[in-house]
Amino acid sequence: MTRYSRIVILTGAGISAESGVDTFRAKDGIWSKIDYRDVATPQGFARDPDRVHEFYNERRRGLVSVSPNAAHAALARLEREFAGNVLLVTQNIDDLHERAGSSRLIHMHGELVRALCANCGQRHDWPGDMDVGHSCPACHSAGYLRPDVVWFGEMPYKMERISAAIALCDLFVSIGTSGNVYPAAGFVEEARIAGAHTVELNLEPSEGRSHFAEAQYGRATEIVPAFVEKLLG
Ligand code: BV8
Repeated sequence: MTRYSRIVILTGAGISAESGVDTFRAKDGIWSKIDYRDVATPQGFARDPDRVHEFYNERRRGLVSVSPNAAHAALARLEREFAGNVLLVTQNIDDLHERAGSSRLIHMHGELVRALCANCGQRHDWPGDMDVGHSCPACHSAGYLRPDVVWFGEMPYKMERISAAIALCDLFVSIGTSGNVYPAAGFVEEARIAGAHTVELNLEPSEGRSHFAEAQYGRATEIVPAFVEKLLG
């Protein structure tokens, strides 16, 4: 029987890699092909909205041909079967955690399949392409719709809820993230201060490796199900 009662899990692009979703900082990753300042900043969007829409349209179209993998499924199983409290915080904007069955889930960097109106602030489900000609279904203004995604320099979502959960957790698990992007990369320190046991599950040591009490390296589809099995054991 596990000795933990409140678990916070942080995931990054690496948990979706084996589903065929590109990661960011691998040698052939997304940021090796395009400068993040052109497509993942408000300034880039203001400069060339068509280019930004195309960048996200391509990634959104790609969602229909990928499926959740065993690591996503293992985290959904943990939420279903764990007697205590589990909160899943993802940096990913894909919908693979939901499609695997996770529901206690926070997309701190937003969601590819949602739209945000910069005029009225309303959010809408948006599974298809988006372009500057689209009007907001709520305020009907054109030219203000953007992907509901947190760009560099913007405040990630639900930070108070995330920090409150980390302050109370007794286990913090980071999965498939390089630990490059803040404030997500700082969560492990918050967890250590809260007295939680901290674990990194990744393909290779991340930038934040030295902050974790425990680390297991390997492919997420192998090490995450095994880790969950042990937790539920
Ligand atoms: C903000 C959405 C402030 C868009 C993204 C200190 C404190 C606070 C901020 C900063 C700071 N220092 C610098 C900053 C600014 C900046 C930042 O962190 N810059 C970095 C580059 C230095 N942070 C921000 O701008 C953030 N906002 O701070 O706001 C503020 C304050 C007040 C008021 C207003 C604002 C916002 C950051 C969010 C940006 N948006 N994404 C999109 O997706 O298009 S970031 C982007 O990087 C994605 O979200 C991605 O998830 C995230 C992190 O990348 P990873 O997920 O880790 O992916 P990566 O490829 O790097 O790594 C994959 C890992 O998986 C690897 O380790 C690999 O080994 C592993 N792996 C691969 N295959 C497998 C595997 N593991 C297991 N199995 C496998 N098969």
